[in-house]
This record gives sequence, structure tokens and C-alpha cells, in this order.
Amino acid sequence: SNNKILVEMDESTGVAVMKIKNPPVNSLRLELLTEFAISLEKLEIDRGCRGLILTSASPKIFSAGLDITEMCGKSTEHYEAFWRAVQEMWLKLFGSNMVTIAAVNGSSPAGGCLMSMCCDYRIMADNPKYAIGLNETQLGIVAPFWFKDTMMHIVGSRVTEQSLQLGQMYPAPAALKIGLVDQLVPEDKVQSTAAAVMAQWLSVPDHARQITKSMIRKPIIDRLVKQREADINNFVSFISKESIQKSLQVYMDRLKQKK
Ligand code: CO8
Repeated sequence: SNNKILVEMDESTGVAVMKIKNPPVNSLRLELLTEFAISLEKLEIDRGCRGLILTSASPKIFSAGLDITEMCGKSTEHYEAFWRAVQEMWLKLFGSNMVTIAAVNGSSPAGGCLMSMCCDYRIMADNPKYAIGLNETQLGIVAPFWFKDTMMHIVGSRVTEQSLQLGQMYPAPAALKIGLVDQLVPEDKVQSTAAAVMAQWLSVPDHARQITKSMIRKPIIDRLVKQREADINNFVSFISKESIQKSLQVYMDRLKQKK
């Protein structure tokens, strides 16, 4: 099959670099999410792999988030499978035992922001043209509770409430200011900085770091695990509404017209 998830493993450092490659905008389709989960699982069980750097193979765009066409005019079965795959991506990445660093080398709306927020540390290209955030309300849709939980985990509830209500996208400097990303570096230094930060995180003994990570993240993960099916049903009934389908269509048309 056509690989959309490129993985390069450095045996000497125990660090894997995973690049999302789905031009033009790295939108997250069902097929890609499935490949992502399989690739991540392989690294997770590889005892030689201790760290993961997640980035994009497309310059200027980390990920445009969930592929909107996956949520438009499809069957109930498709929506179910799609949402289960989105959940799986989150469960695996947020719950990873590896050190995970997002090298955010471009724009990162919605699902792209979620992916990077799942990591332990975020490095973003210092370019105000690149923005990151959960913009769901701008599309007339609602970020589910576990998207909200993930953002609260990083920037706290006050900033999360405001950001989610407004569907706010933060240009890189503003994202740093609110702590949505941890560090800004020149565009050509994103990968090397990620490697340097990784080395620092890997200097901590794995078991102690992993137990600590799990202590903090497990309650957040358990909330979704406990109501996974209800969350799927919720998504399917929400996205199947005629008014929501209309909103998504209007948004997609606006994206295309922008040119
Ligand atoms: N899905 C599908 N197609 C997309 C998406 C997307 N998310 N984003 C862009 N595209 C398409 C565009 O329509 C365009 O198509 P075409 O070439 O046929 O006209 C093509 O990709 C290129 O897009 P642009 O010309 O806009 O490329 P730019 O480089 O100018 O900009 C951006 C790139 C910044 C990524 C811009 O495309 C953008 O802002 N995209 C929209 C991103 C967005 O709003 N994503 C939200 C997705 S929703 C989500 O992730 C979470 C949903 C949670 C579910 C809630 C429960 C109900």
C-alpha cells in the first residue's frame, strides 16, 4: 500500500522519527489514521525504541486535522469506523510510554493540534504564518470532551474555555505565550532542536519517567476508555444531523473559494 506514515528508526539513539506524508495538507483520513496506529504500536513494542519525534513531510503544514470529507455524506458505518480510528490515534499517542516530541513545522489546526498536544513536548517553527489551535466551533462542530481534556492538560481551563468557544487559532508567537507550544525555533532548526530535547528527556531512566507520565495521564485516558462506545454514538448522531452536514459543506466551500 501507499505509505503515508514514514518511520525512520535510529538504532544508536533509540529514537524514531515519524513523518506524516499525505499531500497537500496532511489531512487525517481513515486509512492514514489506521496506518498511524499500526506504526505507533510497532514502535511501542520495540524495546529498542525509547523516543518518538512526530513531524510532517510537507513543509508549511503539520496537519490540517481530520479530513473533512470523511465527515461529509458518508454512511453511519463509515462515521463509526472513522471516529474509532480518531479515538485510537489519541489513546495510543497520549498514552505512549515513549518520550514523544512534536516537531510542528507548519500549521496545525484541530486534529493536527490534538496530535501535537498528545506529545510530551512541542517545538514549533517560529513563523507567524503558522497557526495552531482547536478551531472546531469555527466549523460549527464541537470538540469532544477528550479534545477539551487534552487542551486543559496543557494550558489550563481558563485558556481552554476561551480558545474552544472562539475556535481560536494561535499564530506561533501567541501559541508560545499561552504555553500551547513549549518552544519556537527557526524553521530550519525544528528537527535538530527536537533531537536535542529528546536526548535530554532520554537521560531520565525510562521506568521512573513512564510511571510518572502514566500517573498524570491515566485518569484522562480512562475517561474515554470508559465511554468509548457512547462517544462514538455521540459523534455519529451529531455529524449525521442535516444542519451539521450543511455547516461542514459551507466551510469546505469557503476553503476552496479562498484561492
Ligand atoms: N479536510 C479535507 N480537505 C482539506 C482540509 C481538511 N481538514 N484542509 C484543507 N483541505 C483541502 C482544501 O479544501 C484544498 O482542497 P482543493 O485543493 O481541492 O481546493 C486543499 O486541501 C489545500 O488547502 P488550502 O488551499 O487551504 O491550503 P493552504 O496551504 O492555503 O492552507 C491549511 C492549509 C492552513 C491547513 C488550510 O487548508 C486550513 O485551514 N484547512 C482547514 C483545517 C481545518 O479547519 N480543519 C478542521 C478539521 S476538523 C477536526 O480536525 C476535528 C473535528 C472534531 C470532530 C468534532 C465532533 C463533531
